[in-house]
Amino acid sequence: MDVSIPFVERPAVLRSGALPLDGRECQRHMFKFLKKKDGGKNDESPAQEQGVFQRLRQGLSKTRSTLTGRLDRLFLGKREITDDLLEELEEVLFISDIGVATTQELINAAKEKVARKELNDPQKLKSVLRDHILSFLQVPPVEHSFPAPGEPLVILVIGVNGVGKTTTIGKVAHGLKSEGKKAMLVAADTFRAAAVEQLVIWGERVGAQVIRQAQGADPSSVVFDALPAAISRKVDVVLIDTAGRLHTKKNLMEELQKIHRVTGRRLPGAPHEVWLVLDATTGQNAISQAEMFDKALGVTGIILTKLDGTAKGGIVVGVSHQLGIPIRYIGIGEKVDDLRPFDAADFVQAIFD
Ligand SMILES: Nc1nc2c(ncn2[C@@H]2O[C@H](COP(=O)(O)OP(=O)(O)O)[C@@H](O)[C@H]2O)c(=O)[nH]1
Ligand SMILES: [Mg+2]
Repeated sequence: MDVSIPFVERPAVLRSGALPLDGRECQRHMFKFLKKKDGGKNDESPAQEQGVFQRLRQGLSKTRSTLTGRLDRLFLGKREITDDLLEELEEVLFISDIGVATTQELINAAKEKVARKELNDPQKLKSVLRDHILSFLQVPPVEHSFPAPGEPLVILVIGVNGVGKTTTIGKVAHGLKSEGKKAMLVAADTFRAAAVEQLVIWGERVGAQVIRQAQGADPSSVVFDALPAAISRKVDVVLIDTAGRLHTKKNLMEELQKIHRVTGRRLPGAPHEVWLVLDATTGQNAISQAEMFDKALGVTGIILTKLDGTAKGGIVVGVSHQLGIPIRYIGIGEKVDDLRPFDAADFVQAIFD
């Protein structure tokens, strides 16, 4: 991946907070699926809610058994919190990919409590950790623009190759469809024929229209054509799929910035959101990727995929705390309903309890 990234300022609307309130209000009543508690989770019966939570717990089982399993073994039979215990704790957190800086903060917080004699029971240390981790996961939303009434919400989906962009778009489109919303998928990853095909297959599967051009077309021109079509067809949400690697010498970030600019020219205020997809199995590398993409494009939300495939789900904590960009969804499998809106309390409960 190219690493030279020209810095771009976030669009003015992101900094001023001067959001068109009508647009925001309009969105508040739409897109339940795009919200924290998705798919009308609040409308679900306790049994259904339990099932959803069990699915999350199962998806995170590798992380749970590693992190909580190690913590329990560490605290077993210990009567007081010693320096040795804290050192071992540091190791457990580090192994779970919580990250050096975040681990250090957690350990320091525990040390302070011990020094102030507010804490000396190892069993309580676990709940102190749990509370701290929860606070690290509660990241306020990044301000972004909203569509005017009658206009589609446009989401630019970015990330390196293979992280799960196309799959996530398919899953999101499925969620929107199940709420009776009209989604349009835009195949702006024109560099591989297979990439376009993959999006077309998802479109057919979830019943969403796909806008495509021939392989090798200018990705910006696909977006240029798609937006007027989305407006005239009264689409609710436009999801733009992009490449994560270019076969030419072109700089990926420059290409994505061009797509961003063209989108805004075609529909002022768009893209309203920029979602960065990160693969949880890549560990700390995900954090440096996020820093690069955010600098170049101004990320409004993160989607962390493949949490089902890793014992290092602690990356969720590092990503939230170090980047300060909210995690919107987590991927816990390859199936269409394996995308969960990220909820800090549910996540902590699924890992610790
Ligand atoms: N286990 C698992 N696999 C995933 C998840 N999300 C995506 N994948 C898989 O990751 C691979 C790459 O996904 P793709 O959407 O093509 O990535 P893209 O290059 O970013 O568009 C595919 O095999 C997906 O099925 C997830 O949450 N869990
Ligand atoms: Mg793709």
